[in-house]
Amino acid sequence: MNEIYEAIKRSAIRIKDAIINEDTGYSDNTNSTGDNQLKLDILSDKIIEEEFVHLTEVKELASEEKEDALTLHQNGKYLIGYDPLDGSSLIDVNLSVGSIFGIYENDYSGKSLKSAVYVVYGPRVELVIAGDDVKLYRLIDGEFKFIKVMRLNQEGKLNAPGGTQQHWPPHHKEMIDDIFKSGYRLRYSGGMVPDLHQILLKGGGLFSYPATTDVPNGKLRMTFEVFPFAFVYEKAAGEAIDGKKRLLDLTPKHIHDTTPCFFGSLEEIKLVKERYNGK
Ligand code: P6P
Repeated sequence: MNEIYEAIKRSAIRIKDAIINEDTGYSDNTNSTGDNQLKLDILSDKIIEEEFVHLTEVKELASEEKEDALTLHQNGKYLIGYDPLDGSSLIDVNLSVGSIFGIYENDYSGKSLKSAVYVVYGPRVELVIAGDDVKLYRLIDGEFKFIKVMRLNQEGKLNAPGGTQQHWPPHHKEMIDDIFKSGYRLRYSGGMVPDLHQILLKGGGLFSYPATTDVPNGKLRMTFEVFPFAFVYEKAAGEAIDGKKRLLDLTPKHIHDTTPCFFGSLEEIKLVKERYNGK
């Protein structure tokens, strides 16, 4: 597993440099989920492939930016599901973006996830590795230095409500309004990685991207985004559900499948379960 973490660190440093120096324009392509691909999306994906291609313990790479998984080494132990540059459209407005990696064995189901890593490209470059616990590293003088173990409080103060509000189901809107009425602060940039990282760093709260009338299966992808962060939040003493079921108990039919998702401290997820019960 350490070879994989080192490949992710090398990729992160190269992607950070690409974000600063390369063209942020759109390519002529769209990805499997129909997103217009930025040149940086494609370049970041290429960087990751280059850094992983010689790792014999990696059997497959499944990228959000490619339709099908790429076989690297037939006898490899691990499958890597990743989003090379999540929220890349935010680079144009100079907001933080990220890379997300799920390290799976055998298949891309939530129960097969063995570790998760994400990188935040912001004022500082930070990398989080979730194994038995959740460790925060920061890029200092060209190297990722260990900073601390991250853990969620039982209850937090931040609310990150995703999705188009006019398409929220009534019970979801009522829940989000009630959370704000109880004093939570709005923290939502439109970038999943910095939004979830902030809740972890500030001790807790709720990030939600529900089923809506315009995206009835949710927007966020199980394999590349949702399962890795569900793993991180559970290892940080939080919970991650689809409104009813534990996210890591789900199995996608296809690697690009999406799901509604809620990540948070225990008290906030308890509220979601109550409000979504029977809906
Ligand atoms: P919305 C970015 O495009 C992304 O995939 C996630 O990073 C983010 O959480 C979500 O979409 C934002 O979606 O519909 O709230 O703009």
